[in-house]
Amino acid sequence: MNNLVKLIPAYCALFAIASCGKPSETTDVTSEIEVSDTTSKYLSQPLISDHYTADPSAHVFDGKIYIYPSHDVESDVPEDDLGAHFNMMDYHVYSMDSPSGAITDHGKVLGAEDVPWAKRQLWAPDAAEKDGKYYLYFPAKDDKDIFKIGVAVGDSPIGPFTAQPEPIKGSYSIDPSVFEDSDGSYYMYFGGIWGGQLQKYRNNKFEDKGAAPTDGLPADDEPALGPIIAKMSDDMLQFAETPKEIKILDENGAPILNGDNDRRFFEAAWIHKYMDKYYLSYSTGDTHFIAYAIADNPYGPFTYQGVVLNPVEGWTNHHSIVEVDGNWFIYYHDTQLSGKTHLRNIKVAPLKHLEDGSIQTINPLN
Ligand code: FUB
Repeated sequence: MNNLVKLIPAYCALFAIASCGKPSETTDVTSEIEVSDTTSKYLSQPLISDHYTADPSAHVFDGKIYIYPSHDVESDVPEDDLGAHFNMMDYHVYSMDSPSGAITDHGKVLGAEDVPWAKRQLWAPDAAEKDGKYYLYFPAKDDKDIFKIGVAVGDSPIGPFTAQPEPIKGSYSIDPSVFEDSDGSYYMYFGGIWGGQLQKYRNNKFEDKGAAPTDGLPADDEPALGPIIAKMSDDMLQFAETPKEIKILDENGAPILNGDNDRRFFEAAWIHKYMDKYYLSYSTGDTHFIAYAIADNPYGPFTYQGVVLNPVEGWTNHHSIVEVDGNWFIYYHDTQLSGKTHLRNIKVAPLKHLEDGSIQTINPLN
């Protein structure tokens, strides 16, 4: 915990948009938690405060909001530039009736012990629904310490989920997010550099060029690596095509360069569709912005537009964007409760598309 903490009741709406987190599986219990007494500096308050959560992927299924985040935990693994200290081992699912309402923790829905091929580091997940089945997509490291992406299937948005015995064929790296297009096609976007290992691949082939986080990245004056897209198979369990790299261009149609740290892709790709345009938002990682780029189709090329969310407290920035009853929201995280990079807490705030289609930049701090 940071220095400026005091005990206050958890069940207190400090901001119209944010509900304070409540303990697991209950909807009306007041608990005592430690929170910062500098709450007023934040745009929103933590949604969950009895454990740590991050990388929230939010969806509306059957009129209810479901959130699929990472479950951050303390561990003995020392911090490094490859994110070894993000040593998460399971997932919980949460739901909310509205973004300003109470949040329910539906408990653990999948653990590393339930996934035959996964050894550690269950990082940012996502979920999708198709024909009454629910699919939880997640990255994890295998026994060779290589990230792959797995899928677990359930009959309900809150699980239980049963993992497929093998990772998705041809999958690699981290941060899967699965987008359902208006025509009923589903696409997975994935990838993340440094600890996310994307820089170790070219044309979907592993080419290890060294252990440092930047080994394998293009030179600063070369095009940056983009996130990867693949259409999903009808059964949602495999890729239906060879994954392709997405291009992100600047306002002149030139590729964003690897040295352009404030605009280049790092991790946390998310797609939403607004006014028939595809909005790719992503974290610029070591410069901590959530940036966005627009395209006319799911594959791009995407043209860089600006910043959705300015840097939050903590090293990582990772979000999702969801429409709820005609209004748009961003789910994101920061480290308000712990002050520690790897112990994060999820939040929500309104997101506004302006008349010209641009997104009004959100400041996570007041
Ligand atoms: O939570 C672990 C990793 O941190 C995620 O996969 C990244 O997007 C970053 O948020």
